[in-house]
Amino acid sequence: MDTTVTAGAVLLHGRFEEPVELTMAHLRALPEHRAEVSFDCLSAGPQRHVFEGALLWDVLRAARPLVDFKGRKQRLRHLVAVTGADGHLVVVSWAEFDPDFGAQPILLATTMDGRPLDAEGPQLVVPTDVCGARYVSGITAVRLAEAAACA
Ligand SMILES: Nc1nc2c(c(=O)[nH]1)N[C@H]1C(S)=C(S)[C@@H](COP(=O)(O)O)O[C@H]1N2
Ligand SMILES: [Mo]
Repeated sequence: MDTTVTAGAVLLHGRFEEPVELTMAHLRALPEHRAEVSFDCLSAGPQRHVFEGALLWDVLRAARPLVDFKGRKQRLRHLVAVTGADGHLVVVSWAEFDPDFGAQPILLATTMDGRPLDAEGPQLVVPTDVCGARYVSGITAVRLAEAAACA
């Protein structure tokens, strides 16, 4: 598959009919959510930030994922792998953000502390995480996968 993407845009790929190139404008067109968070960084200590952006749930639903929504169990094998421009890669499991399960308001943030993130790209926000390591900045790719396909 061709994985080239416009600078500043996020390649949303994997379990979709078609890969989607997500721009900041796409993210801002979705309902905006705000998160005031604090987390601990191993190297820099306690951090506090205010983020605004789209729910990961809304981003995925809008892209019409190849996920069976009729029941509940079928969704739980999915995971979302988020990559930053520097190669930092983290995984979020589907149940963490699905409103029928963990219901966490995980964001793809378009602003941090009131500053637009257009130059670097969106940032993952995982409000209940104690450590900051999943707050991936400069996101370049979001991949929806089935766990069985990763084995
Ligand atoms: N792309 C990318 N994002 C990243 C990291 C990284 O190495 N690369 N480090 C993470 C870690 S360890 C922390 S604690 C937070 C720090 O976020 P801040 O600099 O916005 O406070 O960013 C996270 N996001
Ligand atoms: Mo960190």
